[in-house]
Amino acid sequence: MSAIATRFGSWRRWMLGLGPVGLASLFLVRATVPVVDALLLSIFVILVAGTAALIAGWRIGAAVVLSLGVALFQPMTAREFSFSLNATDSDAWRVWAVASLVSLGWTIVAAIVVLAVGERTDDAPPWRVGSLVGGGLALGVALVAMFPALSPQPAFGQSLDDDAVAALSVIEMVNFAYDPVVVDAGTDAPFRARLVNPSDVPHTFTIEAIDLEVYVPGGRWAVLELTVDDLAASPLTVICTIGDHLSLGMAGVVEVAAEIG
Ligand SMILES: [Cu+2]
Repeated sequence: MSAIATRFGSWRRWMLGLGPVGLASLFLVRATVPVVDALLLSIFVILVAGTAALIAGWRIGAAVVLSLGVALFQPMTAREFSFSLNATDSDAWRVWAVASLVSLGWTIVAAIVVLAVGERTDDAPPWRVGSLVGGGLALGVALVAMFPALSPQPAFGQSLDDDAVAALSVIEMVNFAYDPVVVDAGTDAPFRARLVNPSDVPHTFTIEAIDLEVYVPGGRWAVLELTVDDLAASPLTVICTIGDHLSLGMAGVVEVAAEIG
């Protein structure tokens, strides 16, 4: 009992462990909002177990946490972080993304330290623990700058206020179709619409002819913007590039009803 109390009682372990604890907490938010995701919840459980083992100074826990942390760089996740950092739909998700990536930086440094020195973490002088935490935070800030570059997202609608956004027409992205399937872009350019994804999986609104792709995670929305030049290529074929969504019928068209003056 006292051995376990000592193992989890060291302030040094907790200074390193706060990164993974924060990451696990933020991961739990994403696993339950906007929809409960069983896969993410099971990863959360592994993350918590790994974090407990890391705080105890066990290398296996550090390896587990590090592996899960590195997995956040996979393309789909990187896209979601980038989307949230760029979000027009919710300031709360932007804060979540920044906090998650700062925790991730802290987590990576903590896991590498425990992997390198294991239980000897307790022997580290306080200044070294402080500098490691500082290094983790700095890595986190660098990740906040890096993810938008890893997965660039269009910055449509950033200048619109809430009233302007509310006035936009809506194109829904459901499993697995666009509604409406034929979008009339009218004659006013640029054409703007709100791409709303009420489903539980991400979708894209992709027009290969003009090299445009708007990614929208499940439960989120984004603004679509098409310029006069874009619309000149009308009718524009729209597809979803996620998984097999196109073969399941997720395609549509944007067309201009009349000549643009
Ligand atoms: Cu899709």
